[in-house]
Amino acid sequence: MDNWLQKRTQLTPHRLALSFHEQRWTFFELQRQVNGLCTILRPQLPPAGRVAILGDNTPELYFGMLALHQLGLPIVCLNKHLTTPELQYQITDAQVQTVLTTQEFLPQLEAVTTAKSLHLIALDRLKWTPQADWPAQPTDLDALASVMYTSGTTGQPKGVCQSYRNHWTSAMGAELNLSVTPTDQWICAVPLYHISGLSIVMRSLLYGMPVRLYEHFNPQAITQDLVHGRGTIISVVPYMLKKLLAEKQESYSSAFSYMLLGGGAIDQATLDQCEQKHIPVIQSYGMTETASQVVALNPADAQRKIGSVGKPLFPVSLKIANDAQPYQVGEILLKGDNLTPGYLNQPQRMAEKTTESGWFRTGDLGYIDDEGFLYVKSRLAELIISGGENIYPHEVEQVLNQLPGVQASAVVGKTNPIWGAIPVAFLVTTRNWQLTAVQDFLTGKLAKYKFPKELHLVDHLPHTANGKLKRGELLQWLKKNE
Ligand code: S0N
Ligand code: AMP
Ligand code: MG
Ligand code: MG
Repeated sequence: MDNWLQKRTQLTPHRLALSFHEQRWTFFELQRQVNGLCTILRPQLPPAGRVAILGDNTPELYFGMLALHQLGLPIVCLNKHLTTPELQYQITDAQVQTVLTTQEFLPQLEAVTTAKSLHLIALDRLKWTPQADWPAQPTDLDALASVMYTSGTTGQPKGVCQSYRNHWTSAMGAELNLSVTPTDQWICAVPLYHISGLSIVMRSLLYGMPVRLYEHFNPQAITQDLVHGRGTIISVVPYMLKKLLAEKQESYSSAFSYMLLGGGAIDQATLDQCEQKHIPVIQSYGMTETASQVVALNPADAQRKIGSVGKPLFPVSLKIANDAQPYQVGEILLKGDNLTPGYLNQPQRMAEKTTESGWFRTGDLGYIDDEGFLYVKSRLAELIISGGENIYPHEVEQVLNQLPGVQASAVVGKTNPIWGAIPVAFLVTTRNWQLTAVQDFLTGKLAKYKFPKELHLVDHLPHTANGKLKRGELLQWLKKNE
């Protein structure tokens, strides 16, 4: 295929491609910006090594991501909340030589640079001239398009590889369900470094649809946009939906279509409130490994099937493990071209997650009703999702175990009305640790969203006979002592 931005620009040069505050770019103008940036960037990029991005959702970063694809390079996506050691691990693992960022994030990255030779490019400091032509690389569907890190139950985070075929299939599957048109405008206030955000960029190129970009989530400004008809679709995680719900005092413009909800479980009360306040919500289910949603409600069924995440999209096959009967809960299994070819440098990790007959084991539990709609129940593993960010207890426990006087630690996710879940720590310790002191100790070692928000000092932790931590018992204890 041709480069996607160039193809889109040939097809519909004068359509709106991107808006940010009062600024607007047609695809023709976007293309010229990206060409100009490519000219400046190419001589600065070393012949080997990957390029990463780090920052807020700014137009510069958006141009930078498209420039990488035009240069034939995959985008390594770094989460802006990560600390120096966390960044260092991912940068080393992905063999990153260059980071495209903005001035605000230089200090965070400069600390990494001292340990590693890393070229930092602050895009908001670069000056480039929009340019008409650039000899773009064609798109090989099986080439690596992006890498995003996710953690696991054990070990270090792993880089999920997303091919162009993954992005293509994902965008086509979403389109066949949602029928997005060029008159739609998709608000992107989810991070560009998550697949929730990057998938909107890809859809824009493939559908010829404008994106309204937010540097970060701003519920007041977004509500004003929705009231005044700037934006017809918005991707949200449950935390964002709740904030927008609380913010809504006036009717949204009749141009507004729906909120696409994903990234984590939602409670029925919030969905009911959305109905009362006339906010159409389309629930979806997906993950970094599937290049965004793989299951989604159809707009026509969204009201009737509240609580379900919908049916598998056209390119996706789905079943519940052990050929479960309708309503029988089991692990959700997936197949299809959305699915990642694997984890960077760790081919065995994908093999571990694949059944003998080639189904991807999601680690999520759910059931399918008698009409074929999926309901997600919970996770097999102990993943905590706070505001759409994943927290793996193991990762937090490893750092807590370094606290002076701590013999053992455990972290569990406690249901929380704002964040969905918050991490709660249990410590077996000879010292009288206080929550704030623990948080101080974690500063610089772990991203802040991973910090325990509650602390309990205990004499011992509950274990099974073969030494496995009984997290369920800790959760029950929390419930009892609420
Ligand atoms: C929830 C968000 C927006 C909160 O960020 P906000 O309000 O901008 O805060 P910051 O200024 O960044 O930080 C302020 C303080 O809050 C702490 N903090 C930030 N985030 C969290 C958090 N999640 N949990 C706990 N604490 C948090 C900061 O540390 C800071 O602390 P102080 O002030 O003390 O320094 C933000 O977290 C956010 O953007 N979340 C969403 C992330 C996301 O998009 N996740 C989805 C990942 N999954 C997927 O992408 C697959 C599913 C998918 O593709 C999808 C998902 C949704 C919709 C559609 C789709 C689709 O399929 O297309
Ligand atoms: P990530 O790869 O970070 O996006 O995380 C993906 C995980 O988020 C999935 O494996 C699920 O555990 C969870 N998830 C995503 N969508 C939903 C949903 N609609 N309901 C419940 N959990 C979800
Ligand atoms: Mg944030
Ligand atoms: Mg911020």
